[in-house]
Amino acid sequence: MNAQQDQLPLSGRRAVVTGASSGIGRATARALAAAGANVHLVARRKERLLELVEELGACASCSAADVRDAEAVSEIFDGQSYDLVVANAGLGKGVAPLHEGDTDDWADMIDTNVKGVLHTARAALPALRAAGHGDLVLLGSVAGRQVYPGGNVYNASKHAVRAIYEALRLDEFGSGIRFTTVDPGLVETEFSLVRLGDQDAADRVYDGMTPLTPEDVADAIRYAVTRPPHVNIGEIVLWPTEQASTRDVHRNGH
Ligand code: NDP
Ligand code: 8X3
Repeated sequence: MNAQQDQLPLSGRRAVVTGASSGIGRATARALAAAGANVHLVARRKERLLELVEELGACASCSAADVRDAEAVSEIFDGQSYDLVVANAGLGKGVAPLHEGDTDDWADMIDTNVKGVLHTARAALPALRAAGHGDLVLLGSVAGRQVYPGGNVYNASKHAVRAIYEALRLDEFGSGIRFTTVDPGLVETEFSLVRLGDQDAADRVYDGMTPLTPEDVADAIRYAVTRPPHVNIGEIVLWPTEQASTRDVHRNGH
């Protein structure tokens, strides 16, 4: 992308990316930093964050924090003037039908994907409101638009992200803040390993098809947050070309 296309430059902007230790969050942190933003990285695995801080240099810093912990998230934003927040931390756990679901997995998904996003938005909004501008990007999913067998609670959590995005638009109407939900289909990251707990099973999710890369999603986020201030890209749905719906994936030419 050249500077003319980036109509709201990222240089001078102060960003927070949650879930920056892997996948989409890590790619987004790299993309924002490469375009000139100062990026604060958040996730639980501190050693991964420190590696990324070292890679990105002076424009990066980090906090090891769990987004399920409201107080820990508040502390990250206390007294800071961030104007770009990507609430990306999230996970799937299991693909069991509802009646066989593990309630600990449910709590993990709901506490991270729903309450974690709420904690992040609540903590971020005072600074964004005070600035009178800024971006809050939420990582939803096509799973927040279409359900699929075994998706039950993960689907519910991502439908909740979409409801939170819509609620924020209404509650913050007139504040100058832009809200974006980014809803990808299959992206090859650590997501399936975390969800299925087995690398072979995780690899089969992407077998015989070309999934999105984390960089594809980061590029969409970078596009949204660099539009001119009067333009709010509200909803971005990205599918792999070989995925027609959450249930239809073209594999090995079939
Ligand atoms: P990854 O597993 O690669 O990355 C998930 C990130 O979230 C990690 O950095 C992880 O860090 C962080 N995270 C998880 N739980 C917590 C927590 N409690 N507190 C802080 N950070 C946490 O997966 P993706 O990059 O694919 O996932 C990113 C987002 O994109 C998620 O919200 C996911 O639902 C969504 N998504 C993914 C798709 C896919 O196909 N991969 C498609 C659509 C949406 P750590 O473990 O160090 O805390
Ligand atoms: C992750 C993508 O299709 O596995 O949100 O739900 S999917």
